[in-house]
Amino acid sequence: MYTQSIITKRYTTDIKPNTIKEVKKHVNMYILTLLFVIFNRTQHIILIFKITYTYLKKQKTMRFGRLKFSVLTAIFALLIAGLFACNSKQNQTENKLKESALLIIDVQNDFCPGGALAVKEGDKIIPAINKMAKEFNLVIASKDWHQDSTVHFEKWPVHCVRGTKGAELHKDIDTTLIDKIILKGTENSDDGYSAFEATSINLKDFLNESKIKTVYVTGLATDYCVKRTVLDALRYGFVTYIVTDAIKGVNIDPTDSETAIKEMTEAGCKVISSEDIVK
Ligand code: VGL
Ligand code: ZN
Repeated sequence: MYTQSIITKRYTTDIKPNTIKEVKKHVNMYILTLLFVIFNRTQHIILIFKITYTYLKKQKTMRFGRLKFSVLTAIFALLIAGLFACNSKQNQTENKLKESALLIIDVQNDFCPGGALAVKEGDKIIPAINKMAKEFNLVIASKDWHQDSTVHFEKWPVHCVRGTKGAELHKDIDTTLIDKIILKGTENSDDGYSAFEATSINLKDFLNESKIKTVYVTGLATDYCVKRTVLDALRYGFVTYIVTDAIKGVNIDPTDSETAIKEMTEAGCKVISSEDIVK
């Protein structure tokens, strides 16, 4: 009789008091599991393990049928807990990125190998950028967008002249993931290093209107436009990250990128790798 599963038993009319007790125990187990998964943290999962183990130990004297049911209950509880744990981790990432924007700075042909102001291996950061762009609700790409003649070209070789091939985004950047392209360095009297100096939009207002609290900065070049964008973002109160494998420097002096990163972190910027955001 008792070797029969409780599942089928509890739906029969002649439920014995003992059986009700057993069912109650199992229901308690489910409630406990549910409570833990709601607040789920690793230590809660471990606790579920411990409770399950103690519970099973107490059932030692039980006959095989019920023990099997208990084992099934335990496995079920753990599966549910695991499922919730995965879900909640995903939700945490999604929620975290909900108020975040990805900034892609100047990944244009002229800053990539073969370009007028090429950053060594500048194109190597593109896969990490594309991978991250898929995770963000708001992706903004800036373009250095100079006139033929500007004070800027007294300091730099001619590059990113609006309308030229060199000013186009690198072909490997997945533009379908970009929500907004912004233009900077557009005047003949400015350098326009920072994306916050864009003239096609007021980036600070746009981010605030979009309820963005955090920006992740990627692109070229670490020691110029990335750095100046990061310092402005911090100044305007955004929580700011640089993504180490998604930025590259010009390095006129070989230590320039290193120095720039130090300057950014000292100003309050956080350092992260794309692996930390997208597995
Ligand atoms: C940049 C030098 C000149 C940059 C732009 O995008 O970092 N660097 N113009
Ligand atoms: Zn420029």
